[in-house]
Amino acid sequence: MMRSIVQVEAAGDGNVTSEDESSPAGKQHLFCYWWWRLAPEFDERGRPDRRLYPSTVEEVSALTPRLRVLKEMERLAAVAQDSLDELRHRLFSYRSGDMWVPAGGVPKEHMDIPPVVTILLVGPSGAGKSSLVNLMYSVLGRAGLIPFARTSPGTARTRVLEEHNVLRSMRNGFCVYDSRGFEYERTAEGLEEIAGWVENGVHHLQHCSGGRGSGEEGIPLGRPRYVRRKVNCVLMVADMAEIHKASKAGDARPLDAARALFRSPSVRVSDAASVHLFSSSFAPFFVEPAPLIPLNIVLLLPLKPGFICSSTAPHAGEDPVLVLTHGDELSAEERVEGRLRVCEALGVSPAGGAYDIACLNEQGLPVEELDPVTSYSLAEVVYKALLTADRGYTPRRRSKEWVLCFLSWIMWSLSALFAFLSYCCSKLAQRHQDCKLKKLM
Ligand SMILES: Nc1nc2c(ncn2[C@@H]2O[C@H](COP(=O)(O)OP(=O)(O)OP(=O)(O)O)[C@@H](O)[C@H]2O)c(=O)[nH]1
Ligand SMILES: [Mg+2]
Repeated sequence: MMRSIVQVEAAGDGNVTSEDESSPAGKQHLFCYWWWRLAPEFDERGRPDRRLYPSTVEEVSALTPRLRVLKEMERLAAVAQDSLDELRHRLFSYRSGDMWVPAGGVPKEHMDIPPVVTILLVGPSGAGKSSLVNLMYSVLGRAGLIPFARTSPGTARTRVLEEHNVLRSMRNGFCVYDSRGFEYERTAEGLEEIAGWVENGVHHLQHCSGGRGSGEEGIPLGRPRYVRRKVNCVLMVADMAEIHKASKAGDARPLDAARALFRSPSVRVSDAASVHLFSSSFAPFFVEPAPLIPLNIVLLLPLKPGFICSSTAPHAGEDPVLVLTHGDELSAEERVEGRLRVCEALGVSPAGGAYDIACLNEQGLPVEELDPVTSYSLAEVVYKALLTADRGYTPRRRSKEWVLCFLSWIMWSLSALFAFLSYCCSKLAQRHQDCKLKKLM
């Protein structure tokens, strides 16, 4: 296993200078790991090439995706030390809907904001979802190295959906759901299961099969039912080392599975939820009569009550937040290359569209505050997930709208019934006319 770690002295802005070596701030950063500074764009003391700090528009536009990734890592290094506590504080004081921005003239009290925002972790088996949950406990909940979620390949796989309060706080505004990953041979079934979670919501200890068929085995008899939560944001975890190595060896399955999951409409929460709301609103009315009515009659009917569109019309859902794990198993070059490969395949920006978070350090132990860049990236991931969740709320239906909706359904059913009766009558009349004509002839 090749680990890519470089120890340099750095100031808060991420640059190494001769004064830094003697300053207390510089000493404080003595054991930080700046793996990307092994790249040729940095000198032997970790000082960046001036191409990373463009000063003209031409230089900015000449930044290659690779340079953008290195620049992004420098940004994280620059803010990690000073901003981690602030970000952690924001997450502690976060309440659902805090980052919601008014739009469309709907006041906040009319938005469908859940009491607790739910972030669902998805990805192939062994990608590192449970390890990421443990890292969240360690960094955000200051739980040290206590493993809250079971991690290990083979036997200790996640078996049920687990709700985690990673802040370990009684007033938390969000929770994280760990799920069971799917095998590459069962990607389609795995995606179907994930779509079900996003559509129908999730609850603690819900059975998950990793695409092997489902059931409600997660709730032992005699226990109270846990609260079902609507998924507000999907966080996709992918094993970058596995994808990179497999792609180099000509095996496209891990990359294809990651692409299929990331591009799947079911992980775009707003889309999935609104489509589900729409279909569930109409389900009882389409069960029996719809297949009986000929198409020409259906076309004459009002397609759907107009006002329903305003509250449930699907809109462009947000991409899942992407976390790439196992980067520590690659050399610095491979790590940048792997990230570029994954981001290109998924169609996201290699700089801002993905986070490279290794859950283990070079000793094979879970990373914690020792590595500020990883810790800060993790906090930023959670913050971004909450931001995504807060952007996805739809207006709540008011009682007046429910009544209107109900009346509209009744009108729709009546018009369907009368259209059907008129169709039958016209058929009978036609037949009667034909008989009369035959008799006359
Ligand atoms: N080197 C390295 N190992 C990791 C990293 N993340 C997770 N692992 C290891 O990968 C293995 C699988 O990790 P898990 O967290 O159990 O994976 P999972 O996605 O929860 O897997 P399922 O529960 O089966 O879906 C464990 O042995 C972890 O210690 C990482 O960033 N770097
Ligand atoms: Mg797991």
